[in-house]
Amino acid sequence: MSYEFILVHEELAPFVAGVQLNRPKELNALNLQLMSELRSALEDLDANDAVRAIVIFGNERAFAAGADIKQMAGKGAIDMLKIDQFSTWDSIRRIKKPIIAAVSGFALGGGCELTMLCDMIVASETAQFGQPEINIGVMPGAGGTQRLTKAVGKARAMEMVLTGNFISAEEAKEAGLINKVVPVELFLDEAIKLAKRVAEKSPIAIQLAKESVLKSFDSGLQEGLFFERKNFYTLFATEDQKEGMAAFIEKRKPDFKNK
Ligand code: DAK
Repeated sequence: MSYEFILVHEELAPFVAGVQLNRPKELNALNLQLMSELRSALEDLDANDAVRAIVIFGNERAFAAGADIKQMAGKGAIDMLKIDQFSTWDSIRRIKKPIIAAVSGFALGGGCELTMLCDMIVASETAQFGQPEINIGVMPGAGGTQRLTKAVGKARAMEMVLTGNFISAEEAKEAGLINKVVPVELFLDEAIKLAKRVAEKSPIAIQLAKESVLKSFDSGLQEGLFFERKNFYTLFATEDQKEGMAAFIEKRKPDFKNK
């Protein structure tokens, strides 16, 4: 199958496949089509017996700088509800095979949330993780307030979500968000190396082990995610969301009115 915004590498190494996010000019901003292509590619790889582990990566400058603000800017709460992107994100969460994110450059907003949907994260020294949705008048909507808090703890998650500040790969490693930091030229190789070690094990044991770790990690998460979703949709009814996203597109500072 051919895709517009991703590249599928069926064999990066024996039993290891890769999916590359490929909208480099837009810093791999995750538009609806890209996410739907990613879901479809991952589901195909999940069903392919020749694949035992999957690596998702972008390029040196960006893993992904978030959901596509230009695509979201004009949407209202009901538009967002009807588009129901969550079904795509939930399908990615249900992929049974282990997924490793190889991150260099920006992993922001939905990009950071996508790395957290993966099972392990290898980052280059230049990687930056952040949830900057607050700068454009909204908040994380795909697990950023829940998975991030579980991964890095309340203090750091609050700071990231409320200030929009990014953290470096070193800080992310120290906080427990990611597995490994490597020089930029090695980030993909190291992720493949990790994927190969996983791919050497029994696929069925890997599948059940992954499921079990996620079970423990996810306990109590559903309630938090539904809560987060309602709040996220609600923000699309505000003027501040329109202003924040318009300001981004027009390359100016937003003037928030608390409306
Ligand atoms: N969306 C659209 N375009 C983006 C983008 C984004 N998120 N990020 C960057 N771009 C575009 C820029 O507009 C620019 O395009 P042109 O002006 O050249 O046409 C191009 O990529 C290069 O970006 P910059 O010129 O800005 O590059 P800089 O190096 O100066 O700055 C930056 C890089 C990453 C700091 C900056 O681009 C930036 O602040 N980007 C926005 C980051 C951000 O706010 N991300 C959070 C977006 S909100 C959901 C699931 C997930 C989400 C929502 C719902 N559901 C399941 C419902 C997620 C929401 C988000 O992620």
